[in-house]
Amino acid sequence: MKPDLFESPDYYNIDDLLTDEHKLVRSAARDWVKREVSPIIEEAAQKAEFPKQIIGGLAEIGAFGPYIPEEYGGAGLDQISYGLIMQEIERGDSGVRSTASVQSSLVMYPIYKFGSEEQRKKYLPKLASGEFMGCFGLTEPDHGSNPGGMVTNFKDAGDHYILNGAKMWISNSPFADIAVVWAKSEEGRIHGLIVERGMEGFSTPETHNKWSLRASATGELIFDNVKVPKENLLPNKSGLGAPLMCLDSARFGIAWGAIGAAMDCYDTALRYAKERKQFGKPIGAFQLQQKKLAEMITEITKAQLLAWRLGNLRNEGKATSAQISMAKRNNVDMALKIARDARQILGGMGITGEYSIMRHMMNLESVVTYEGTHDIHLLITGLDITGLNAFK
Ligand code: TGC
Ligand code: FAD
Repeated sequence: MKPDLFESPDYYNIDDLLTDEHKLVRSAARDWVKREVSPIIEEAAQKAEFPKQIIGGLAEIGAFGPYIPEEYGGAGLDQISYGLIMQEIERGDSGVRSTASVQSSLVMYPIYKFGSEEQRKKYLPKLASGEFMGCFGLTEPDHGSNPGGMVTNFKDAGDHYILNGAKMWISNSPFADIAVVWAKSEEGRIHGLIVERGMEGFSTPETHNKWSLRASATGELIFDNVKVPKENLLPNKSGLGAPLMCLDSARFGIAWGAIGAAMDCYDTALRYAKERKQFGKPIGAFQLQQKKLAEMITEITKAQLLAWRLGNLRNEGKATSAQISMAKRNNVDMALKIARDARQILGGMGITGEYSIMRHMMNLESVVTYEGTHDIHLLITGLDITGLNAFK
């Protein structure tokens, strides 16, 4: 792969809206991605292997629990810092950002928000340092967009629960030490349970043959009469709203992360367009290529402003789930379109692993589907503005 020459676009001086702390956090993440991710990521994706050696570095830049309080090992940062870290990591690779999103928003967040004090102390510091890795089991073979229909269930068996069922498409599952699993009680109410690797009847087969997110490990979670201690149930919230609150946090991170992937594609295409000559001049001098590049920077700038405003609303505790849906949907779609146009600007070179664009493009095909598909987020906006529910 070519050396990482990335220069971050900031067409509307959005840096002026950031604090010194935001810029420090971002620059630590940016430098780390250039140093530790860019040199190894293409090979990891080609081999379809999650590069486990970067776990320690992710923890050091605060990517595991950026907004979790320091007393539990988190970085105690605000939502914009969290977003900027996700942006920089996804600038490197969406699969690496997936690992960080899952650990922070889908494992640490529910334990922090819905867990007991004992659960927080037992798991959060180890998750923040990367000593423990986690995964989040919501999706099932027959229940993806409609998680409320899940059939994974647990029964009271005296001093423990018995958990049965299966989850699929679970990021980090093949190597996770713990899984936050959503399952129905005998009363049909959804609860979160912490399932630990090694519990009898619990297995995590890997999903192979993905053309997308190849540097992220994906797998299943199978529960065959797993005995889960009662103290592993998250006590402080039940119902579908609990996992959906986790998704709000992860979707917010994705809205920022997608900007990173888009920026990398734009920056690569801009540089290439200025260097590559055809018909005696740089291809960037042709109007057709300028149109693509000009539209890219316009869309990136709009997405940056959307994310920044959403970050402030999250900091103030005012962001609605529907606002988060709009940003996730818009920004991922923007990134996917930019990746496709950027790939064309590179001509044949665009399909090779010499450049990051094709990898981003393939990764984004997962990002547009997971954490709520493009369609589902549109319907969430539709419901919000009309008051009419297309899901029921
Ligand atoms: P609905 O009846 O609307 O709601 C059920 C209950 O939940 C409440 N609620 C929320 N609470 C908190 N935050 C939110 N965002 C909430 N949205 C809804 C709601 O008020 C209600 O509460 P109550 O007390 O009345 O029971 O639910 P529904 O069954 O109609 O479904 C709604 C829908 C379709 C929007 C939702 O289920 C959905 O978002 N579907 C998409 C599924 C999804 O996003 N799955 C993601 C799996 S995890 C993943 O993909 C990780 S990838 C990670 C990576 O690698 O980065
Ligand atoms: P379906 O729900 O079957 O949808 C298929 C199509 O139908 C989509 O186009 C969808 O938009 C459309 N559709 C569905 N319902 C409607 C409707 N009401 N109106 C209009 N169109 C509709 N899940 C986890 O729990 N944890 C994870 O860590 C995780 N990681 C993932 C990693 C990867 C790489 C991938 C690909 C997925 C991951 N997922 C994870 C699962 C992901 O959240 C689901 O794939 C996603 O929610 C969609 O579910 P589905 O694949 O079952 O598609």
